[in-house]
Amino acid sequence: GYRDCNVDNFRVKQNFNKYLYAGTWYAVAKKDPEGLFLLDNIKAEFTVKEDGSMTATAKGRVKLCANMVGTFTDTDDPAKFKMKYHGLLHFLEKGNDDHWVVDTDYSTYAIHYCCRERNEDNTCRDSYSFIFSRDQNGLTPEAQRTVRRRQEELCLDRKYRVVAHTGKT
Ligand code: ODT
Repeated sequence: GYRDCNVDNFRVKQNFNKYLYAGTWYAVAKKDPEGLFLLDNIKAEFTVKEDGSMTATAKGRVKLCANMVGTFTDTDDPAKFKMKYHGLLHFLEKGNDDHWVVDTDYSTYAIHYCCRERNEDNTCRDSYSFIFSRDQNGLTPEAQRTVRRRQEELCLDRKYRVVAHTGKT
């Protein structure tokens, strides 16, 4: 069937609520960007500050353990943020990425997407995406079906790898 891979036409979570989104999420799958950074044992912790802005810390294994901090800027779409991030150690990555919440039910799963670089036809040249679960042991079969559908809509089906949690971070 026809798939629309124009990044501007990707659906994101309607009426996204960052207060319900806050808390701990475990990455259970990931589509890597060019120049992979976070490998496994990836855990993100989102907080909404008193002024309503969202921040997050992420931990994950690179070669050693990376502690990352991100601050989010709102855009016109409540599910689309700009994420400025840096590592707590100077040699860790830093940058400014899009941070889109494609879908979530807030209590079990969340699908994150970032297109770093686009092609001329507005399809994505370099993206990364996290599948998050509240439970570090994985998603329910029902959530997995939803996730698979969304991965196809992002034109990223079969591009994800499993993120292992070995309890090391
Ligand atoms: O791992 C990669 O290959 C690319 C990801 C690099 C950005 C990691 C920076 C995280 C900053 C702290 C924010 C936490 C929020 C995490 C949610 C989703 C993924 C960035």
